[in-house]
Amino acid sequence: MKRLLTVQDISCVGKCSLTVALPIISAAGVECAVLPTAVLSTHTAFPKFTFHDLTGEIAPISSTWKELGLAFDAIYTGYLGSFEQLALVEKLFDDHRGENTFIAVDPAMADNGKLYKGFTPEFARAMGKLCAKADLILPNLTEAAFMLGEEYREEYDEEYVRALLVRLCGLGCRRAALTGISLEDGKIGVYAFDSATGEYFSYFNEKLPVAYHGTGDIYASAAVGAYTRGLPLNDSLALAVDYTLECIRKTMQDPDRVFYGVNFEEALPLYVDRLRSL
Ligand code: PXL
Repeated sequence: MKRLLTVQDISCVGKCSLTVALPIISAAGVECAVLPTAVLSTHTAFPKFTFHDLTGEIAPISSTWKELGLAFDAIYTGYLGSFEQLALVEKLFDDHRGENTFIAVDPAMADNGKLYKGFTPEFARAMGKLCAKADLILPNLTEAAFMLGEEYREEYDEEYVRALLVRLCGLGCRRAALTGISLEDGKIGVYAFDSATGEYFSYFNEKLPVAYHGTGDIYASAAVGAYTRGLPLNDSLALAVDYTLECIRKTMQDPDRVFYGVNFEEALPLYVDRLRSL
């Protein structure tokens, strides 16, 4: 079985970061090791939350794994809370990167033109430096703009998306996949670029007239989980689009839905079935 390490916070309630990554990656048939970077009572979109920083744990946990000879097929980072954590995670990549370790960075820090609470444009630029170490980065348009120090654009065309992807790979990563891309009414999906081959890839599915919190973490976990399981990368990016759509559909149908996250749990059969059949 493949072993993936994910590095992000644990928001006790809120359906994001580790509470989403663990079940999805496990459902992919991949062992999901975790390195929690902070414990929060909820994610930061709630009006009130606690935040217990675990930065001090990163180096000792990492060096103990190294002494034990533990290795990872993939490392996937999500929400990171401070400049110090970015530096420690960069070192973690260097210390645990084997010849075939796949490194994915989801720079989870912004959406809809705005940074999440507690983040600054300087932090976004520093996250851009961490992206240099990745084989794949998975930003949305807001995160991409902040990392590149550019203005966020609500209106865009395919030419802009392609040029933005080239600039993202200019950060130093081999591949970039922009999430939440909509180039025609009623469609949304992913647009990706592989700087090593010069190839673009895009995949779209239905855009429903709703927006829910936490879909970025679901998308990244599903894509990285599927790829680590052995699916080709473009198929993994497409499956994650279909799975995220199914999560949104299930949420819309769910009379008991919560305001803070999507029903990713009841959409898991689609993800697992597709992984089995591909
Ligand atoms: O979904 C991204 C995310 C992860 N972790 C924390 C967050 C958020 C988004 O708001 O607050 C703590």
